[in-house]
Amino acid sequence: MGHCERKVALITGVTGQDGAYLSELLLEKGYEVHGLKRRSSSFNTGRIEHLYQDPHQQNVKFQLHYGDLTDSTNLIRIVQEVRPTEIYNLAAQSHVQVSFETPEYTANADGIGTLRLLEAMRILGMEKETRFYQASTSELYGLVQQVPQSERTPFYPRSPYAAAKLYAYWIVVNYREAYGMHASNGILFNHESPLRGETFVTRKITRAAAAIKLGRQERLWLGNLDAKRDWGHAREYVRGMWLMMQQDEPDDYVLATGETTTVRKFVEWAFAEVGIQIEWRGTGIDEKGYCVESGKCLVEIDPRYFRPTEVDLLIGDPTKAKDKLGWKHDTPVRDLVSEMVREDLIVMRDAPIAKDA
Ligand code: NDP
Ligand code: GDR
Repeated sequence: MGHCERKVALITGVTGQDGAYLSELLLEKGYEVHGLKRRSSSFNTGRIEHLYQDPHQQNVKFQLHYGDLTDSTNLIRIVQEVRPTEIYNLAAQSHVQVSFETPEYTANADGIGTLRLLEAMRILGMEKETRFYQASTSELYGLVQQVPQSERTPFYPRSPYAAAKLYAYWIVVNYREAYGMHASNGILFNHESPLRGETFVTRKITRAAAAIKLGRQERLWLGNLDAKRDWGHAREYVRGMWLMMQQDEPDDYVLATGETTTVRKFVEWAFAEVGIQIEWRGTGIDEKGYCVESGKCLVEIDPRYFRPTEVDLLIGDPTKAKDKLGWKHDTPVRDLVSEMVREDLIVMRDAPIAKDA
């Protein structure tokens, strides 16, 4: 399947959840891995610390470069220096709710940022030698048109994030058709792990379950408990990204588990994992959805976490990825919850006390 003797990957978003797992995978496969890292006033490399290699040594296989998807000249220079055989564009302002607060920045980074990278490849004459992966998303489906959602389901974005990713999706398709580029969209449904960002709902819940169990937090505030998501394990999804890049022909693929779970159920499982049985008192979103243990309220609804427009139901059909890539997921959502809670119990033992976080 290999397309090139040189195996050099450039990963944007290398410091994020998927960037960390993908770096591990590609290093295992013998790639030289280059990552784009943002300048930050505090350390942002926690997820990839274990992969760090001293740049003063010989034969370094993992290197970071300062950069930003909003900076064209920076991207052109890095692509020129690295001459990657595969570019994985994972960088994004990836939080749906935050995109309502920062819509212009989100469009710039997530939408135009993708264009900047594609143009960098064209300007440098690399459009035929370098393959391109775009981190597209199930958020594109937005308002439910049909279920399960597949590569043929129409899009209806419901957030500035999804609208920006819609542009990115189509510019990738257009550059593939216009310039013959090997550019593919992975339409990935939610995927989680112990490395998941702390403000996404799964990690927020598993951290809180651990912290409450350890007496380090009193209460968990959440928004819409009835949203349904198709949650898989991030480690398995980055393998799907790599598989897409090894195909002779570029294409677009859904990666999903085919099962959907409510946020409410995720909460119940996470707390059960630390021995706390949740009993919901309220059911509607107007009532406060208390849960109790010995009469104590542990989970409460805060309308601040409701989104102006919500995506109610995601459930993906990964048949194409299974048939054409031989990809499948292995971790059922219940096991994912267990793993995340287990890891957060370890993290939380040493964490500072967070009150009502
Ligand atoms: P994360 O939020 O964990 O990581 C995002 C990465 O992008 C971080 O490395 C971040 O840097 C970087 N980044 C953000 N803005 C910029 C910018 N302007 N320039 C350069 N880098 C930037 O996301 P995930 O790893 O979960 O997701 C990876 C990609 O896949 C994203 O594009 C996301 O939208 C998409 N996606 C994710 C899904 C999921 O369920 N996880 C599902 C479908 C799609 P820093 O660390 O400094 O913040
Ligand atoms: P999502 O993930 O929007 O699907 O985007 P998130 O975990 O943020 O939300 C999932 C669902 O949970 C509901 N929810 C809450 N969400 C958060 N963050 N915080 C809360 O307190 C809360 N309470 C309820 C949300 O309303 C929503 O319905 C993720 C990101 O990784 C995107 O980058 C990616 O494209 C999609 O997954 C697929």
